[in-house]
This record gives sequence, C-alpha cells and structure tokens, in this order.
Amino acid sequence: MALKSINPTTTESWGALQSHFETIKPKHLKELFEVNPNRVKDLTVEWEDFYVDFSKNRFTKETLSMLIELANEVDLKDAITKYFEGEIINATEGRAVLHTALRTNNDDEVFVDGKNVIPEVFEVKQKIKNFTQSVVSGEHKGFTGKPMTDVVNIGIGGSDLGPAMVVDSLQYYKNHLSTHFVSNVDGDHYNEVVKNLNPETTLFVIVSKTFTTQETLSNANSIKSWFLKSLPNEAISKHFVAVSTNIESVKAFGIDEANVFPMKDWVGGRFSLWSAVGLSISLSLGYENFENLLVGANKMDEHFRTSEFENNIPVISALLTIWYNNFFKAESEAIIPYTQYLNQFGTYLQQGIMESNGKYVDRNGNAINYQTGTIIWGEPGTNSQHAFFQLIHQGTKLIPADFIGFIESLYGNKDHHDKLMSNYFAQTEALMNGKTKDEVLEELNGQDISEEQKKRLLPYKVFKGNKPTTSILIKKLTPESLGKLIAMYEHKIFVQGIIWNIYSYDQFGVELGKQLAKSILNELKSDDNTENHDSSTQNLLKFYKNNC
Ligand code: G6Q
Repeated sequence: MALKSINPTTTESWGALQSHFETIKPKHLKELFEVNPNRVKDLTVEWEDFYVDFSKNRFTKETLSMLIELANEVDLKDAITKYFEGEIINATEGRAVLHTALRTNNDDEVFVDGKNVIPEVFEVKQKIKNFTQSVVSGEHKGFTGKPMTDVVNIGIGGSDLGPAMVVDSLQYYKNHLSTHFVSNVDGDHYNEVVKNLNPETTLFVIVSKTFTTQETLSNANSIKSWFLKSLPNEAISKHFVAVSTNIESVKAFGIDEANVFPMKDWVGGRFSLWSAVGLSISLSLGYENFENLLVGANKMDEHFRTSEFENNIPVISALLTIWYNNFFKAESEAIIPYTQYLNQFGTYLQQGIMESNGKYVDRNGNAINYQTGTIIWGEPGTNSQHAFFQLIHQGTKLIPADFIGFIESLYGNKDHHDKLMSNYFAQTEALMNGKTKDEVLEELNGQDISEEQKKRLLPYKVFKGNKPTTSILIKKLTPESLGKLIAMYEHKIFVQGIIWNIYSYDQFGVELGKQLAKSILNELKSDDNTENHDSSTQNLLKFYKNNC
C-alpha cells in the first residue's frame, strides 16, 4: 500500500504549531531553562551508549508534544511500518526502500514481491566475508603470486561517499591494506591514485549499482588500460571485482560473474554502504568490524521502529528540523563532530539529506508551498571554531547545529581529549547564553583602554546567544556506534520526507546531470558547433574548444 499523502500545512497541529511558534519565538533559551527546572531531563534521551540532549533547542516539552501530534496526523507510524516491511515507498521509481533489511537478523523475514529477501542478503554477506578473509589473510594472491597490499574503490556518489567516509572514520580499526578511492571523472584524480601503486598487489573494486555511470566506467576503463600495460588480460580476474545490480554489463567489462558482488534495486545508492557496496569497508577494516557496523545500525533501526516518539532520537531530531525549517525559516543545519575521524561525515550527510529531501513536488504530484530540504554543512571542531563559527555566533542567520562528541578518545590521550571536549561544551553553552552588555563591560573594564574605546567596542562584543544546538554524546567511536549514528540520520531523513509529504528516495536531479553531460561531450569531441545552446553556454564551449 502506498504512503499516505497529507499536506502537513493543512493539519490541525500545523495551525496550532504556528500560533505556538509566536509564543516561543521571542523567548531566550535561558528563559526556557529558568521556567522549567526539569528541562534537561524532559528533553534528553539516553539510549545504549548515546546521550542526546535536545534541551539547548528553542522549543519546550509542549512544542515536542505538538510536533508529535503533527507526526501522528500524517500517520508516521503507518509509514514506518511500510518502510520496514518493504512496501513500495519509493513510488516514483516503483521500489521498496530496504537498506534496513541489509542489517537485520538472519531469522527475520522481509518480503519483496512475495519473496523473503533475507536469505539472499545473508548469501551476499557470506560472499563478502569469505572474500575479505582470503584477501586480508593473503590467501588470495595476485596474478604474479603476491598478496594484495592495496585496494582501490572505483565509484561515485552513493558508491563512494559511504564507504569512503566509513573507512576514513574508522581508520583506527584498519588492517594492513591501504584503501584508496577514485570517484571524480577528472583524469587527474585516478592518475594521482595509481601513480604509486603496484598493479601486481592491487585489488580494484568497481562499484556501480547501474554500471552505466560515466565517471565510474571511464575511471574503470582507464585504470584497466593502466593495469594491462604491466599485466596480461588473464590477470584481470585476480585484480578486478565489481559490485552491481547489472551483472551483464559487468561481464561485458571483462569481470567474471564469480567476481561480482550483487546488490538489489531496493537499496538506494546513498543508503548502500550496508550492502556489497561496503566491500571496501570490509576489506579495509576486516569483516568483523563491517558486521559490527551493521549491528549498530540494526540497533538504531529497532530503537527507531519501536520507541515512543517522545523518546525516539531520529524522530525528535527530524521534528526539530521541521520546527526550525518551517516555522523559524532556518535554511541550513550544521553538523559539527568533535573528532577529526568524522572529517567526511558532513559531506556524506550532505548527499544523504540533500539528495533525499531536496524536492518541490509532493506525493500527490503537486508543487508544494512550504520549504523542504535543509542545507547541510559542517566540519569537525575545533578546526571549524577557527573558521566559520564566527557566523554561527554573531551572524544574522539562525543555524541549528548538531554537536557530536565522544566520551573516550581512541588513543586515550586524556589531556588532549579534555581540551577537545571542553571546547565542545563551551561552544554549545556560549551559543546558548551569548554574552550580555554587562558581561562585556565588565571584561572591558579590566582592560587598559579609554572609556570612549570601551563604548565604541561594546556593541561588537555582545553575543545575543539563543543559538540552538543538540548535543550528541557517544561513549566511544567504534564500528557499532558509527553504525548507530549513520542509521540515526537515515531515519531522520525518512521522517522529514514523510512529514513534508515528498518522495525521499528518488534523485531525478542527479540523473539530469548524467544526461546533460553526455550530449555536450559529443559536441566537445566533434568539430561542429551546434547552436542549440543559450549564447553564454555557446561561447563558453567555443572558448574551451579554441583554447585546448
Ligand atoms: C545515490 C545516487 C547517486 C548514485 C551515483 C552512482 O543515491 O543515486 O549518488 O549513487 O550516481 O551511481 P551508480 O552506483 O549507479 O554508479
């Protein structure tokens, strides 16, 4: 059964939230804390190794109840059941959305077209496990009899960002294999990667759900030619494997079917790191760590599926986005991990969130008259404090931010970790409290400057505060906790899409890019200049061709 289609702005709770917003908007967070001594307890969720404090957000317990009422009115519960049970909720592509089935237990049953897909999921997992073990142990040898030292993942978008982010984030857990990622069709990218590689000891993993993507196929073909300069064609089977739904095209590329790790069309690219797309993760971290990542995600799935909305981390987090995006009219959200390991996390979530919810047509096919998809950005702290935090503190825009921190560091340097985390706590506190005129004056009074200078400087040094943050504190960065964190954002995306009444799982905007480049490429490669473009594009093409 299809997802329901309800314009959220026509619900009773939306109207109620609108009037409630007028009462909350002028209030300072400090005031919200003063009036409710139980605020932290009311607005914090503790679950497993996660402690999520929502209390530094510009809402109250009452707001949360009203937002939950909105979720009830659009029947979020029914949508969650359909999501997990394999209904065709990606209706524009006619597919189920079942990345959750990839991390579920062996004895679960999930049906697609009347067939339980779990046995096949486990068959692929077994294949990933066996292959990983033979490559990591050195049992799998290259054509000249040497064990592998390097793995190169060739893929783009969903076939790159997830595995690249996880391998980088969990580098502490890595084995001896060096893992590289080639994604951009920019020929300099793959050349930089292969220039120091020995083809005799390198394994190439070509990842493409469709096996039609221009960037991936170009890189795969160029890398294959580079490889064949040193080794014969028969060596391909030892050095090239593929992950795809399109087995025929993989075979046509020259890879044996035995070396294909299949995936299903009910796994969206940007949600596919849990599938065979995660092969590079498994190779790089070992199968056990890959499995633990899946275990973590499965735990978050259960939390999301079964917890009441008032204690449900992804649900509350999604409702807050609706609150800021549609009532406060905030346009962006920052994600600030206080660990260098999560350096690529923001980029990864940019795809997940913006590709899923950047839509302007609702589930009835009508253009919508409210805002959807938030703009996501962010970099690790403390580096970002020395870069863009100025704008969050004193700029004119409201930017709700998720602060992700860990109680333990991986190498255990307590002194550094305390410094890192004191910044984490200090920033969220300062963003909330700001700095009043009196506080600034007191500070200025301690300085050896004239009264006039003090007066002049005063307005620039005042911080209004009232900047919302969510503190996500996790015990330690492990494959399991990272799995939970990623799944948390995946479910947040789902909830937002349900409430905004959009289809989150197609990506026609990405596909447009794939089509457009093809036709222009033909022109760049031919001598004729077609006149089918606007004059700006026409001249740019001419200028490029005349000068290269
Ligand atoms: C993800 C998108 C997109 C996709 C890439 C690569 O959800 O669909 O980023 O992953 O375009 O596609 P292939 O895996 O088919 O090469």
